[in-house]
Amino acid sequence: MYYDPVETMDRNKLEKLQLVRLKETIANAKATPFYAEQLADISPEDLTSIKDISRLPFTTKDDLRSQYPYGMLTRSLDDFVRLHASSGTTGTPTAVFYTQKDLDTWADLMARCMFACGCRKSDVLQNMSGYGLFTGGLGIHYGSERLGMLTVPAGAGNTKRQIKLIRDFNVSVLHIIPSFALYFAQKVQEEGFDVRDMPWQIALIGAEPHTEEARRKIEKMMHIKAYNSYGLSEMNGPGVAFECTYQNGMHVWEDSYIVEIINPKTGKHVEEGEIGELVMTTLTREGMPIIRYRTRDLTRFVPGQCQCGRTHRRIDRIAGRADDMMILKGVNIYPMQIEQCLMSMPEVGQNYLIELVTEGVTDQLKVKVEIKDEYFVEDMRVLQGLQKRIAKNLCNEILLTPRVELCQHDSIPKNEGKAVRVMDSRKK
Ligand code: ADP
Ligand code: K
Ligand code: ZN
Repeated sequence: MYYDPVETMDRNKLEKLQLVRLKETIANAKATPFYAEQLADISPEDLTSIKDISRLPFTTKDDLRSQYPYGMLTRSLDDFVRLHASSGTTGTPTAVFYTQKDLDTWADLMARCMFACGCRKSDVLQNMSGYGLFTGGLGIHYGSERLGMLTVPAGAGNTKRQIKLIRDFNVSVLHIIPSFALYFAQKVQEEGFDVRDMPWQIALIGAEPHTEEARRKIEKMMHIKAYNSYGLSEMNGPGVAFECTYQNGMHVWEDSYIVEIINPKTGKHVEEGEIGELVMTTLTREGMPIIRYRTRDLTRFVPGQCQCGRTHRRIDRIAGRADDMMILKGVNIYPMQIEQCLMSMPEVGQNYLIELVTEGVTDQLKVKVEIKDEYFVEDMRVLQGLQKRIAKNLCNEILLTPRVELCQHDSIPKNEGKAVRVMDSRKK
């Protein structure tokens, strides 16, 4: 039923384990120049309960940048065997270093995630995310091998070859970025295959924000079960939180991480169930421990217990990043609000792009939307009707009317890695 007995550990015991590990983490972190200074006034014995974590300072992305490259390491470089770097979606990248033990822990966590959504050693996994510095390549790869799955390191791109590998090797599990999954599903059909004849059963989707509507669309188009996978390089990479087969929030492995959700303005914990910024502390990383890391990802705790029996708390799908928020004419808008609205309309195809532009003296929101071929008709009146309907639905959601541009299927340029959803060319 479970990969590791710790997954169902009684919560009291789990919190005791967290406290022990938090103390060890603090002691270990003090070996780094950065935390030696940050935690100068704190000694592990000061902490009597896990709640005392709120006495520790936060660590931010800027802190990591300021310590680049080696300032966060607890031991000599000889003890490290791997580095990854965040993709730098926003700003300068940061580097993360792993000892062999850290890589082992990570692979175990990753295997645990994949087991939780139904992967078994009899499965064949094709990893369709880019390898290289991005943790979604080697992170998923080693986790898959740890679980015992036959692992196909296909990497990103080359749709035809991907399809051939899947068919030749009876691939049952795909790791695929959600924005690419929508595109891929379409390509498979264009190549003349029926998705129902494909051997796949499970898709692990993550690495970028996506809505429940996009997930359902992937499931329907690919005839697959898709599970949300969350992680970030600063916390190893993928394997931090994952959906179980109930698909109702992602379990965070609390024996390895302490999770908090704070109000990004005050830094105080939000009320249970309220949305806020996810803050995470590593508990099992020896080489590069990170304490109270401000992920800038927005989510909430899913209240109650999961039916699967795992005791580790669940977080909701990421609503966006704190720095994703667009402010236009005084209105706060998140890209995921737009996606949610678009993906629930049957006429809308696989891709969209949000553009912020300055026209004259005012800023405008433009949304380019790919329309499915069967709805991309000759009759202008029909198209204009559709355009208006999309604009109206968006306005209901974001409270201002964007300019909608209908695009032909496959006409919006597609990134190989994470999707770029917003282009901001406003005059500042
Ligand atoms: P970068 O910050 O440069 O993108 P990473 O590759 O470490 O570097 O990406 C981690 C980030 O990706 C997370 O902080 C989060 O914003 C996003 N992310 C990862 N998985 C998910 C997911 N399942 N849902 C939403 N966002 C995700
Ligand atoms: K196997
Ligand atoms: Zn569960």
